[in-house]
Amino acid sequence: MSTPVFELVIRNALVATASDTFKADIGIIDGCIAQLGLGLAPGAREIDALGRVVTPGGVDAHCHLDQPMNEPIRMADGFESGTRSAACGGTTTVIPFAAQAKGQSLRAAVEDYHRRADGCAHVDYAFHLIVSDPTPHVLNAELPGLIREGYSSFKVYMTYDDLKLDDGQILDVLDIARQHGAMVMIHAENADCIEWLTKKLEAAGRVAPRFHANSRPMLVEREATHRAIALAELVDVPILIVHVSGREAVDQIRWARSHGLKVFAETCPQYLFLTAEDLGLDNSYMGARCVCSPPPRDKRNQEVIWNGLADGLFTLFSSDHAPFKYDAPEGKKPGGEEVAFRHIPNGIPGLETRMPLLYSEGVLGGRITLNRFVELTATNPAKAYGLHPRKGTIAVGSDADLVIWDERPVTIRNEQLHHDVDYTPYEGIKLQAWPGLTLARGEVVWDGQTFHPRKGRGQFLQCGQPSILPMSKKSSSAFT
Ligand code: DUC
Ligand code: ZN
Ligand code: ZN
Repeated sequence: MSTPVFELVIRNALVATASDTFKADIGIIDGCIAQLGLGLAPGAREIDALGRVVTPGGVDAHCHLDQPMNEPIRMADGFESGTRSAACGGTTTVIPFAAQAKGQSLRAAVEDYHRRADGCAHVDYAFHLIVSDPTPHVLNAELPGLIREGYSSFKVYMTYDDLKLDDGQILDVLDIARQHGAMVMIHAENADCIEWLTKKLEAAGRVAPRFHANSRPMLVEREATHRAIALAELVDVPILIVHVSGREAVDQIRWARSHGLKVFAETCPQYLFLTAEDLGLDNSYMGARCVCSPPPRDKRNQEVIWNGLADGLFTLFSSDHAPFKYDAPEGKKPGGEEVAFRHIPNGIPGLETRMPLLYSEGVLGGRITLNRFVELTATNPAKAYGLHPRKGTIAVGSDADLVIWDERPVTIRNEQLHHDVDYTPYEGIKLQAWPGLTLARGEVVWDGQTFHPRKGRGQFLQCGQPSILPMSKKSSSAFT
């Protein structure tokens, strides 16, 4: 037997990237892809992928892990369980949020978040920032410094009392993003409309979880999406509208694109697989499990989201994993009580199910191509946040973050997932595929049956500038 050249060779893979599908062996050295081609020299270890699709490991560019909450609420997943769950679902890079509390320095928020992550993650991670208090010091000193240090994307909220910015503050943040080449993610819902509707519903005694959806109808999202687009147009800077839920926001984004504006859009599994009925048909509290914002809509809107995934409207497909236990005083029953919908923590788990849901129902269901799947789940998120080509593709020099897919029937059961949440909103959904193997920088983290832990394997990644063509509204092509 000849001396091994590679540490690991994946043989006979059907490699899928965002642009191509081809047969190749993948030779791995030092956690990176060293060679791609047929008939590669031997590896110290070999895995035969004959007849199986191999995609880049997923980049989940919108998830919340161990984000500080108001007492008694606490997120169920931190970096350990969150990245464990990610790995078992084929995701090898996560980008959660270092959130600034009002009055807090943004840098202090970043330092605190590093302490929460250090030595805990099983897969690589970067941070977005949440800017909730854009003081002159934050805007002019902290943000430019942090962008240079690899925190080049930040989320701003148009709703949530603790986080929301007014239009003038959003303009200030957009202006900094323009000057320093950062990406701004916008949570677009009109806070005043939500508050007005919530008070009306409360006055009528309509406080069960299902009324969460009534308090945030699509026009609330449509109006804020329209306003966010106008603010970005005024500053002349690209923006990303996150977690788009249905037709009305989609129409605004299509309008913006047709006028040459650089408006990118993200959607999430909950807008394909859940509807407002999952928040309950009666006054049962079980619907609290699916309370998230924007809320899931209806079947017709699911189709609109599928179409946007297929035709290029959406740039990113993320989980918005925001993990709260259902039956817990720190979760969906704050202090142990069944509370009115306004007090239910918003968010659902989804890190582990994001990739399999889209692969199975999107690719195998004939709704999107395999290459588009790769683009949405790995390549574009890596490009949008300056991690490409190290992440998000299968190419010589890229990290060996890979998923070998098993095409076999699987029924989603929470007991088989690896997060620390006591439910999944996707319980019982039948899929046709699941990751049969996940490699994180060349190490097997998931073999289709068993998770292979190594806390601290995951490294912090500095994000670069988005690889987007000139920051001008004149350019039409999204990514380089
Ligand atoms: N909505 C958000 O904006 N973030 C986390 C979860 C949610 O439902
Ligand atoms: Zn949000
Ligand atoms: Zn979110």
